[in-house]
Amino acid sequence: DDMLLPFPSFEKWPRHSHRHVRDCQPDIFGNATHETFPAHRNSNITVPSTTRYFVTKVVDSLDKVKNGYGHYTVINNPLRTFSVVEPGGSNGCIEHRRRTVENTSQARTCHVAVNAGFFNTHTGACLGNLVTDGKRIQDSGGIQNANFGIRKDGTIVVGYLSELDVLREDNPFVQLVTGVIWLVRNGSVYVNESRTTECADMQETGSLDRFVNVVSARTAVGHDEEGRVVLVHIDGQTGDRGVNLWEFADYLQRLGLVNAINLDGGGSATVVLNGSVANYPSDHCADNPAWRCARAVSTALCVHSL
Ligand code: NDG
Repeated sequence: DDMLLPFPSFEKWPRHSHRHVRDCQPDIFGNATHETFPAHRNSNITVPSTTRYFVTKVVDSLDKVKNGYGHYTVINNPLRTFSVVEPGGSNGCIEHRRRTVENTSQARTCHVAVNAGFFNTHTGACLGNLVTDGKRIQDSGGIQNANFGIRKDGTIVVGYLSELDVLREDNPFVQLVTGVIWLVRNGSVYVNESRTTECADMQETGSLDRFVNVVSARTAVGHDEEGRVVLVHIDGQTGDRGVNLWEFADYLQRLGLVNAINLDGGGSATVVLNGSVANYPSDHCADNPAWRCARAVSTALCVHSL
């Protein structure tokens, strides 16, 4: 009975044998590295967000030029207009629910919603740290992956967090989500550093290097120089279309993001505008593979009225 063991049993911690032991070590009390930035606040601005569409040329590692199609959303007054939401609403993670972003967006009446956290595709379990509207849902136990959050006083926090950082009571997180790969740190591409630091277990695409190097559909959350929260999505399909994380980070940096993390992507990448899907999801529909269907996923990011 592993209840009696002083340490978690090894069965609970499936690890790929080729991986160095250094990976996925929890940081409970340490000084995990992250950036902080004051969130935008301007009561004269009443529109919660603006969404733009882009088609951008991306030059790949073989000097081939391809097109990147996506959405760019800038969120004003994020402390009041931006929420991390559970799949289908309250208790979605406890119930291991999986819902389309469309469904989650309709439940909360979001102007804009995108997919957010990674999940276990077998059990539906939400992965990583999660705080929604001040409600603490779960924490990753100090396992190191890239986080994006807003604390009660309006401080945006991006990067790595010890468990103590996550649980801090004096200025608690009101929104918090975990991605995989800190793409842009303080205005610079941070992929090379984050790929050696982060835990690969959050995602199911393969090794962290494959996850970074494969082209796919991608979703990111970050902030600009004014502390506005920014959502960026690029369409694609794993191994076939879209961008790798070097290309994605480079594009985000050029868009002026100061810090940004990579969220769930591939077939999970979904953009919903006023309740309807606005991107081209990559999963084939179960009932008829000639069509593409938005995947039932885990958490979402939601822009709502003030
Ligand atoms: C997507 C992810 C995969 C993840 C799964 C569930 C990409 C390229 O969703 O890694 O395990 O979260 O982000 N693929 O398929």
